[in-house]
Amino acid sequence: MFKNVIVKEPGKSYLNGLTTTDLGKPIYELLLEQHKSYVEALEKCGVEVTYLPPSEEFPDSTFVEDAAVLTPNFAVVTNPGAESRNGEIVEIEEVLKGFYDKFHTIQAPGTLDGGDVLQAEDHFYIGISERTNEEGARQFKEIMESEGYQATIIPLKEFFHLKTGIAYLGNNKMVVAGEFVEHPAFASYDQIVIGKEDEYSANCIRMNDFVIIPAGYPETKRKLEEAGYETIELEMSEVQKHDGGLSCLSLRF
Ligand code: CIR
Repeated sequence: MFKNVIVKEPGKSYLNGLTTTDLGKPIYELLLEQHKSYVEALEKCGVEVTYLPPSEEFPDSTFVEDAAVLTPNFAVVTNPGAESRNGEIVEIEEVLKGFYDKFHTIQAPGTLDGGDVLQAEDHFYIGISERTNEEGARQFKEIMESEGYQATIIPLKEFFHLKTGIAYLGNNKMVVAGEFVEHPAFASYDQIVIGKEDEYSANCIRMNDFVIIPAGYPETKRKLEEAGYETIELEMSEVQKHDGGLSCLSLRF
């Protein structure tokens, strides 16, 4: 069960944030509405929400997931791979001090974004991407193994972040898309396979009794409901325009 989430309101500078998509300029008012619905959905899932105010100096800082990886007993403060985002960790570490006594950190020249880390029970999967380099992944693996977890490094071929194309639902169930469908590292999981055209919806989040999915993917909704999950659908257009998905907008612990 998750008890807490940390979210951060997007600032107006979000419009100048990083993106690789050609989906157009985000509409700030709509983004705020979508973010509000996201927070309401999390509340419906029964978690306590810590709501951070916007930071205009960090346009991408609403994507709090990238600044830390959380476990029940300790936090790992990352070293985000995009220079414009690196300073985001200062605020997140401060906030996490209210919840954690034990911290690990990823040190330069290692870089790591939380979006490249997927936890499935006691196993962490770490993507090597444009943002997470080999040294960052190696450091993270070492930290997790020293804490008694298993860790596997997965070099990415196409996805932006590891969790862009994969989500763990619990009970050995994994939602997989694209390069992860045939990937040997995930072969032992019961897979819910997401087709190419629905790939964006592979970034969904299991939150206690619900799975939150992006709106507009009826096939994904059907597959999840057939597997016995109750879904909540959220409009994510303005987040998607800047390469973000559902998991990126919160730290869940
Ligand atoms: C970035 O490029 O860093 C942001 N525009 C998107 C980050 C998405 N985060 C995530 O997938 N964890």
